Amino acid sequence: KAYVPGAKPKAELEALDKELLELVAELQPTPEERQRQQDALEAVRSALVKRWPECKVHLFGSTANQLSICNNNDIDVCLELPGLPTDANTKGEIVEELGDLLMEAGMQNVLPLPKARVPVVKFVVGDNSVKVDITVNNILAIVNTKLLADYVKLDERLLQLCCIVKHWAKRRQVNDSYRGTLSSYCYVLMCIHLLQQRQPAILPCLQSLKPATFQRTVGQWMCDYYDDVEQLKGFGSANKESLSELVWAFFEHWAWKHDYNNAVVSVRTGGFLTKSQKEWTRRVGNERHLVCIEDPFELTHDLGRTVDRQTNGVLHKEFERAACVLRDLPSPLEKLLEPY
Ligand code: 3AT
Ligand code: MG
Repeated sequence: KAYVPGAKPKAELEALDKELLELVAELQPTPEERQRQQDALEAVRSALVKRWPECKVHLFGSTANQLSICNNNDIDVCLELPGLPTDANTKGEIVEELGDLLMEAGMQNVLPLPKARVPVVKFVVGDNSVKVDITVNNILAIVNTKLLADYVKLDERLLQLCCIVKHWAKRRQVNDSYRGTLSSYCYVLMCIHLLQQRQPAILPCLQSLKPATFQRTVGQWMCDYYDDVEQLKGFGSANKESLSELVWAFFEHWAWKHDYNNAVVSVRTGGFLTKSQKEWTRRVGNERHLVCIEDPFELTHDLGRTVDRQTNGVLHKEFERAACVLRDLPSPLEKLLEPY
């Protein structure tokens, strides 16, 4: 469908901006919610150190990188057992044991998933109803959480954009990688990439800057990047785009501009790669590579691989709907975020 880039009158964008910023403020977790999450983490930690005194218990995911939005009180926890083999079988066995241990410790709805791609135990902390996902030695997730957290520190527009996009994705029911749409982590990478692509750029590419001040190798993956973000404060200040312009740019890109046939979004390089460069041109098993988002560290991992023909259609329709609503309505927010 034809569209006119930049067609929105300035006054309308300014009004929308005000509404969007108010919504971002409303979506921030309250201090009480953060406290409940902290209490849950401590309850879990004390259950785990009894069994593994040498373990470390890390928080990762959105509660650790400032990108959580309220009423989504899940926390992601990683049990780090130094010296443990990192193969999926061993992790699966630990997950089974964890399940028993957490039940004995009084946790509720304990569900161990030892055979998942990333073995996990899901449960609810009885005292305060916080939902928890525990994984074992999930070091890549700890490192990618830190990368996202470092990007968040660089320009406040990233947090704002992620907040709106995540909220939209939940409302429109396109935020479930188990059901063939995209994970929150994937949407955040899409937002970072968009801000790397703006002219002038709002975000740098931390993995191309030298020297790599953070260095860590996880299995076969080198996770080095420049993490001295204090030195990069003000990087994006030459770009004056407002949140409403960026929200529009996000949906415009994914509705009409993205080259779904060939392009791979790569935060690692700050640009686009091609599917042939990645050898993501054909279906292998259940991995279809219809929408390609490269994981910044685990380079064989396409975060869009869960999208199939049907959900690809759903996603595309939702991106177009959002872009049309933003383009056509004078006051689009309610319609944009209408529950599916
Ligand atoms: P929510 O606020 O919970 O929706 P989140 O950022 O916590 O968003 P998830 O709960 O989906 O995102 O995932 C938690 C973390 O797990 C984010 C990232 O560090 C890691 N992670 C999730 N999915 C993947 C993946 N496919 N590959 C690598 N790491 C992942
Ligand atoms: Mg999470």
